[in-house]
Amino acid sequence: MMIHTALFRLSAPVFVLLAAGAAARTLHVDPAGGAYRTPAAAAAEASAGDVIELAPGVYGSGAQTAEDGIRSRVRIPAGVTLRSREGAEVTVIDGAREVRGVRMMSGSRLIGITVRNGTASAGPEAPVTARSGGGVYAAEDARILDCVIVSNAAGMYGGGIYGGGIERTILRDNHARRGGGAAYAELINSVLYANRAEHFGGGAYRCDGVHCTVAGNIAEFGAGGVFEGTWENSIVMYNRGAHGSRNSLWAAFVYSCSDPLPRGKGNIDEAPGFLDPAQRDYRLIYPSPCIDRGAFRDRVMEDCNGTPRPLDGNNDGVADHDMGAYEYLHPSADTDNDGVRDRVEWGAEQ
Ligand SMILES: [Ca+2]
Ligand SMILES: [Ca+2]
Repeated sequence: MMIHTALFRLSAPVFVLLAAGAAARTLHVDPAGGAYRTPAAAAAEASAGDVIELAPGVYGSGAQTAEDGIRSRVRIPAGVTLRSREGAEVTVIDGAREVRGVRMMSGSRLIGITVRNGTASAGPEAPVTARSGGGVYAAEDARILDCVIVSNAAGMYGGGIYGGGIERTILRDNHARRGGGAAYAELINSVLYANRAEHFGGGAYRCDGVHCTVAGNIAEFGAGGVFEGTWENSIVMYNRGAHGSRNSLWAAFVYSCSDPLPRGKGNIDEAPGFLDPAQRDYRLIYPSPCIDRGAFRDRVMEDCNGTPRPLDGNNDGVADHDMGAYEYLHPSADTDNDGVRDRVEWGAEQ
């Protein structure tokens, strides 16, 4: 009876998959000679539950046409995961400024991949989807994890990413009319810098964020950092926008750091204390006012690097979440009282 109970608790798509006897497969892609040479070739044969795994390399050939008529380097079918074997540093999907990087259908996932030089810039007569999401255009329930989204462009919304849920991802040097980094997405533990919008939202346009760092973005019209959305446990600082809205316009903030001081609970407007912003290193230095000043979020128990949250960043015996994408490791703190200091336990010191 226990087995029946467990089965009935499974979500509908998983149950159908099991009932049909379908086995999830892993499709290996390797430019030097795997079963598939391009992500597109593997994606064309993948179905829900399958995993497409990329060997290290730069994937700059092959393309698929998506429903909106524009081509992407790869279109991930519904329910399929596209992931790298060895991480985003060594695994790149390159749009070569000719095609969009990745189109993601419902329930698909993109894990540990760099997406660069994608473009979605069809003419003004084309549907808005064909002009949005230069790096990635994602269904609302698609998930992007541990990726780097760099130097992509869109004619309308979301130069880096349009849509989806984004976690532990760096978005930098992307460009769009609205939402240089991202548009209409949910962001967690992600860093957005050096993105640019011609109009509103240099970093993000109509996104919500938790534990994000948004800095050094530009909007030529307004809202250099973020336009609209709700930002929690986040840092939105040092962005540039015209018309008196450097960091944000019509956005809501809770337990966040921005300037001018936003209305709302727990917000601060002090200098966040970045480690080396000139070198785009937005980790916190002691005594940053963002350390141990965020609110508890039970959905977010790690940071952008996978370091656990919350840690006791000011060594006062109480562990609280930090604002921004990175949790600070205090040199003397031992948050879990096991005799091993946090810095040693989480790899910042030998
Ligand atoms: Ca902390
Ligand atoms: Ca410890």
